[in-house]
Amino acid sequence: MAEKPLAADGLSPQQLLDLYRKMVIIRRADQEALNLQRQGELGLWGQFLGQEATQVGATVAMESTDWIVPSYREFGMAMCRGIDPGEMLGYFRGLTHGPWDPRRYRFLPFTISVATQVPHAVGFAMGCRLEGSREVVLCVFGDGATSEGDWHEAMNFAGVFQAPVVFLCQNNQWAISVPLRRQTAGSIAERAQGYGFAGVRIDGNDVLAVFSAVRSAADRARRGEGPSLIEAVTYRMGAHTSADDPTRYRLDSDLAPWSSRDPIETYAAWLRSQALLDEGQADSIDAEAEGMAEAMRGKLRRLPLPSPAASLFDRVYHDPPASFLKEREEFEATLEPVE
Ligand SMILES: Cc1ncc(C[n+]2csc(CCOP(=O)(O)OP(=O)(O)O)c2C)c(N)n1
Repeated sequence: MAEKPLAADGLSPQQLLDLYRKMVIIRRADQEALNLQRQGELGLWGQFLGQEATQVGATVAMESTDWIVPSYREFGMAMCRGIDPGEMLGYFRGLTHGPWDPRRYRFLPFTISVATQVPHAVGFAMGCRLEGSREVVLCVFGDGATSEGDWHEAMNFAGVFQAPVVFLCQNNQWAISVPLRRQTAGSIAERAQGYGFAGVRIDGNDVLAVFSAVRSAADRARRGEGPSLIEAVTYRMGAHTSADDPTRYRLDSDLAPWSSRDPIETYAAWLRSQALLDEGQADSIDAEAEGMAEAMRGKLRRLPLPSPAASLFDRVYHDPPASFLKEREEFEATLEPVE
């Protein structure tokens, strides 16, 4: 068992157990989604295996009124925000661009273009402040994203204008097949200093460390003390996506040290050592995860096909001109009925 504890930050036994429960459930969803992709039900899947502690710890540390601006790998965070995983899979099946209402869940759409969400998050945080709200924005990205111009511009802007934003880098050590050392000289966390705010590197496989760092950074931002950068060091245990074969560029021996630092197993061992988790509770959480996976599968298979005309025309104009409506009619006339 990894030596743990860290202060549990005043979390109750129930809350400590719930961190474990959430990690188990999102891991089960991740595995199920990969299975569904392999069965031809999804176009693509990007696993987050190994990154559960960062995703759960960070989401739980934010207030429910705060905003989360994700990249594409934060399915687990979205689940922690209460978004239905079966509905979300519609995105990976190619049925929709946006399966949830970002305002309702305070969780913005997944962003595939690397780092483009970072300036958006800063602008959003500035907007929250201009409206006089106490909301904070959690902006999430990978280590590869920190090489992008967008990332640096956003960091600079946030530092100059003291935007209420927490930057969370899930440093999973890979940008597809490019290892961290091949594109990042120096430390990601220390870059924050150059932009005039604090940066910290933490163990991203330790759910309590993540919770603690994100909660402190969010509190500072809420008090008007500006942005922070958190580099959560973790490891991408799976492939980049289901379209990738990591055995072409990564050795089994690279994975081995991280397998023994599995975020769920180490946390479970600590919970047991504190008498906060027993076999009965672990079994019932596993059963809950199984039920979630079954419901997710069922929901995905029942998702309706999108209407081609609606997906092309519905969101173009608020008040569509007559010529546009005519074009739609002509397009609809060309469609053959779906069996
Ligand atoms: C602007 C842009 N450039 C390139 C790509 C292709 N691409 C997709 S994911 C990825 C790597 C991103 O790595 P990282 O930021 O570390 O996130 P991770 O996938 O490890 O979570 C790249 C280069 C892209 N989606 N967007």
